[in-house]
Amino acid sequence: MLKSLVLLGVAFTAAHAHFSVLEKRDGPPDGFSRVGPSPANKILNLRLALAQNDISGLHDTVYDVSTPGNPRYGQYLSKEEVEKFVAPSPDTVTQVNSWLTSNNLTALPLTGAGDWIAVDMTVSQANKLLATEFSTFQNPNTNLTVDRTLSYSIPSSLKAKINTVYPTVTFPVGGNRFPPAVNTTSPTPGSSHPTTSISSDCRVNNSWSPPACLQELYDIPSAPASPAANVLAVSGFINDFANKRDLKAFLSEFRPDMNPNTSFDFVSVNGGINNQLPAGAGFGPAIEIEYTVGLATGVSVEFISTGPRANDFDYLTAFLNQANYLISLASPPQTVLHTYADTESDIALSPQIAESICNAYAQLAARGVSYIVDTGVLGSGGSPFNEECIPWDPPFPATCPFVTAVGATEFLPAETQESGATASGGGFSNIFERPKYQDTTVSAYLKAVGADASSPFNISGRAVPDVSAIAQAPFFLQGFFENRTEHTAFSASIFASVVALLTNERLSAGKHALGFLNPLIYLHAGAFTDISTGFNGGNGCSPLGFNATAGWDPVTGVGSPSYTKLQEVCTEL
Ligand SMILES: *[C@@H]1O[C@H](CO)[C@@H](O)[C@H](O)[C@H]1NC(C)=O
Ligand SMILES: *[C@@H]1O[C@H](CO)[C@@H](O)[C@H](O)[C@H]1NC(C)=O
Ligand SMILES: *[C@@H]1O[C@H](CO)[C@@H](O)[C@H](O)[C@H]1NC(C)=O
Ligand SMILES: *[C@@H]1O[C@H](CO)[C@@H](O)[C@H](O)[C@H]1NC(C)=O
Ligand SMILES: *[C@@H]1O[C@H](CO)[C@@H](O)[C@H](O)[C@H]1NC(C)=O
Ligand SMILES: *[C@@H]1O[C@H](CO)[C@@H](O)[C@H](O)[C@H]1NC(C)=O
Ligand SMILES: *[C@@H]1O[C@H](CO)[C@@H](O)[C@H](O)[C@H]1NC(C)=O
Ligand SMILES: CC(=O)N[C@H]1CO[C@H](CO)[C@@H](O)[C@@H]1O
Repeated sequence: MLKSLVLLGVAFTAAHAHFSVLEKRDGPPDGFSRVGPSPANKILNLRLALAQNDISGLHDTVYDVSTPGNPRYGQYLSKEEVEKFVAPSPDTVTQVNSWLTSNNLTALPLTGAGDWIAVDMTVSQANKLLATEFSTFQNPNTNLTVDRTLSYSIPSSLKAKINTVYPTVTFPVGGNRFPPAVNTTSPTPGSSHPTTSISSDCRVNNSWSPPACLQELYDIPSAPASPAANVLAVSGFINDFANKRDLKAFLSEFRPDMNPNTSFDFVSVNGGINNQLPAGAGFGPAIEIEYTVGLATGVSVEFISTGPRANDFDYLTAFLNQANYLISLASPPQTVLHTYADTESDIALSPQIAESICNAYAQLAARGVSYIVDTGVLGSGGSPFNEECIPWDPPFPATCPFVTAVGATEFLPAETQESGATASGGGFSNIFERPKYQDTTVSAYLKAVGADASSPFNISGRAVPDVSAIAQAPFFLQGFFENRTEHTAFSASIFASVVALLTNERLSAGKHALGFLNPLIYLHAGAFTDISTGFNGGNGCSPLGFNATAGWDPVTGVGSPSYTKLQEVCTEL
């Protein structure tokens, strides 16, 4: 065996001329400029995504087990069954390993299936391995310094065996994950209790913060869910923590009918911690925890902190680490909430890394997990932080077809019906094709607005959002401070609570969890309240945007949930 590896190694050395470019980009993304070559001895922690055995078979299976009426509906796969689809072929493993061995490198598997492997190497080793030159790039706006390349190659014989090497051509977001949302009021120091500006009338000043208002708006039950082995997991990435004291103060004020000591379980992934100092309380986790524990009454909530902060704001690695942790569990949580969104072009996503992350979410879908993400607050897109305005830029990971994307609604003064919010992230992916489950619905929208191949947005792409919910909650406690904002993190938290409560009802009746929701959502759009007013232009860099229309639209999806109507649908499944 050793001998054959050595021989193959020789073959690879000899074949150095036959390299093919695997990924490239024209230049560094907006904001980054090249400082110089990366130091030769600096260690790079690279990871490789290997070609999976049968990824289209996995995708087909996800649709079968997630589509009501399909004979396989609800027959979710085990961890081992999923691994069979995503494991690389023995030939791929052998060839990739001998290539690495011939370069004096060793790989460690990152997943049970072995489709992701980690290889640490120096910059000079990486430059040789990938026939490239890693450079140091800096973003003067954020002072972020990263080692990346604009193009890299692998031996041509391995081109069909390696999907991507990461991080290489994808640059990290410069802290733009949570662009300052519209109309934020400065926090009031010292107080851990809301002021009297929260109205008792939910519609006055859009004071939807009290869970009682949200329960009334969407018919969400307030009685505790029956005991069931049901978990709603809330995501925190890269040192963004969920504060217990904030939650307790929130419950004391707004859920007098609940025990204010109701809390959440903590799960650490990759050394993630849950620092309880006020300064550690994260924006996303504050909203997520307060509007899940405070709304999904009686459901077990778990906070997953994926860390640690890498040497750059590398959220994509954190997303992968979290997904791979969930995939590794024999019984993953039934519902997962994730409120970290940015646009496809703002994070300079390569299609390969986007697809690799999305395929991790497909594995969770096959396991019966409802993965719920928000669509961010940039409306039709276009980061206001970049010099170059890229309009019609949809949010990732929302555009992955295996997650459920939640957009934002609001009540305008004197309105009696929700409208699509200006902030509501939505549009058409430039990476993922439109999946079958939304074909009829989205085609009808495109036809109604007269969109065609000459439209400035990508009519063939996966369209988001799928659903929406009110974003004007807007009160929350963060680090013992009051904070207010309008954000899709509220919308997604509210929707995840609805899903967790419906799942709980099914599990306690001995039925299977709802799993990947989108086929059900588009088959039962009538269980949602259609929202036909609103416009999502102007919150990003571009004034152009989509209009909410009758039926599905790229501002509000199929609409906001009606718990009672969804309950009827779920009882009959
Ligand atoms: C691998 O390591 C050996 C021993 O240190 C060295 O002689 C050889 O040149 C190295 N090969 C490569 C491809 O770096
Ligand atoms: C970047 O570093 C410079 C020099 O240390 C400092 O003056 C500036 O405030 C930093 N900018 C940011 C956004 O941190
Ligand atoms: C409050 O929310 C805003 C976003 O709306 C965020 O930038 C800020 O960090 C939050 N926290 C505090 C303590 O202001
Ligand atoms: C509504 O907002 C206005 C302006 O901020 C404020 O003066 C008024 O007191 C608020 N009303 C209620 C009932 O909270
Ligand atoms: C909440 O916890 C505190 C401290 O452990 C305890 O004193 C209090 O009685 C608890 N409250 C309820 C309602 O259980
Ligand atoms: C449009 O989306 C498809 C995926 O559906 C993608 O292959 C194509 O490159 C996109 N077009 C542009 C101009 O980005
Ligand atoms: C939104 O509505 C405006 C005004 O009717 C129209 O000009 C614009 O084209 C619409 N946007 C889209 C993307 O359909
Ligand atoms: C999007 C949004 O709600 N913007 C509002 C922010 O507040 C100003 C001043 O109150 C309003 O004029 C905007 O409409």
